[in-house]
Amino acid sequence: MSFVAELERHLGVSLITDPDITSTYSRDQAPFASYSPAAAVLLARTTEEISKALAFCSERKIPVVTRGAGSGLSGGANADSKSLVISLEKMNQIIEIDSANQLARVQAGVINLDLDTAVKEFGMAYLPDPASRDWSTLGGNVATNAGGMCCVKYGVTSHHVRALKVVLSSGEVIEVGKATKKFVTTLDLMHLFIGSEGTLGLICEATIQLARAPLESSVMVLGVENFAEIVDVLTCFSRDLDLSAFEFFSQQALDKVVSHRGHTVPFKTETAFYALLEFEHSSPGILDKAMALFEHCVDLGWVVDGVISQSQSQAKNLWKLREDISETLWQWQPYKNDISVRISRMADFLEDVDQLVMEQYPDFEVIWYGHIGDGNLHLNILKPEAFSVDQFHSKCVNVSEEIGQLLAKYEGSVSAEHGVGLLKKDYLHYSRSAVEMDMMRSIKRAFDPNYIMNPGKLFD
Ligand code: S2G
Ligand code: ZN
Repeated sequence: MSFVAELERHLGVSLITDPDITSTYSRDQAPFASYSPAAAVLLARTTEEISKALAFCSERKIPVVTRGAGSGLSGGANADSKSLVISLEKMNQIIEIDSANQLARVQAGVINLDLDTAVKEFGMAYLPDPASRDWSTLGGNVATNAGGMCCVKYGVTSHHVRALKVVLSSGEVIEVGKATKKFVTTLDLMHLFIGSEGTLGLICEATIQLARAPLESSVMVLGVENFAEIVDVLTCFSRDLDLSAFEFFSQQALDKVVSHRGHTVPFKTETAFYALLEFEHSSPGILDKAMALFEHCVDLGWVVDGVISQSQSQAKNLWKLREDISETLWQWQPYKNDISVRISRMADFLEDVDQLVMEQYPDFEVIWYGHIGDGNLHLNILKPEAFSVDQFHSKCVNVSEEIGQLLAKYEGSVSAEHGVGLLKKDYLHYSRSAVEMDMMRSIKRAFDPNYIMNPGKLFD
């Protein structure tokens, strides 16, 4: 607490120091990730204020944790009693919307969905759609390179960022990237900050790439018995349709959502898995093409049953079967793995993981869902009633080691879209080489020589 009074005088503002309040700014949504109430919280209002605060903290080697909305799932925004948390919640202005160039300049605290809503009137959209989009900030989305449901067509956050204003730990303010699409001028520093989870600098503004608003679309949910055949269905549909999304979820996931959210099943037949796909009405006859593909997949025995939305409200209801899974599972304090493997290897990988869990953790209920179109699987292990949180967590840590070894075998990633933060740090070596890690440490030293920016996260 000693630095607090001096920093308040230095900035001319009051900091939040009440632990009951600072504790709510000291963690994100990650289950099982450690944290303790930060020494103080600065509700930053300007870049200049952030610059002064970082220079102050750098001189005194005070750890700084940047916070958007705290929607992260890996503990990347978790703080401790020595830290200053700098919250961007007050820096939430859309500075400029440039329709001619399909760009927006925003402060980091702007909520993802607020930008999308604001640009709709110009016939544009902000496309990256993480599940948390109605409350996560664009600064946080950029810092974690957030994914979402439509990445199969529109890519992840990094594909929609043109430039960033970043405050370095020295207090220097830099603008990396450019509003122009082309500016080949040596190293691309901007992409270093995207996904760096606040470890290289503090993102306070972004120039965001917008797009033409998507056309009206249809949603199909298809019942599939065999996971490998979901991949066949994906290959078949994506060859002929420009899919906006290709998601999947298991029967267990559907059971939870139907019984706890009151949604209705998409059709009577129960199948082991369900594929949810979406496509825009980009040409006449596209619905006939989709139906022909559906029949083809049925003829081949890949699809057992299916439904196609007949209205936008039905499309929304079908999406809820997938979108509501994550929130529904929270009551079982799930241990989450967010992994990615090449689509052609997914079926074998999933089989190996199922085998592993069945043999070694028979008490565990495993719920599979995710973004198959991106090769991204979400494996949620539900805490059995009989287990205490600590017992369950210590068992799950072993599962993650074994899943990490499988990912190394399948050349997959221990984190697909939820970032590394605290929770995935110990498994990073299954997906990144020792040489890469050394290079990352050199880059970290160059940007943050006093190691104040989100220390202990991602890598040491
Ligand atoms: C999803 C949402 C976050 C979670 O539903 O695709 O990324 O809880 C997830 O896994
Ligand atoms: Zn996801």
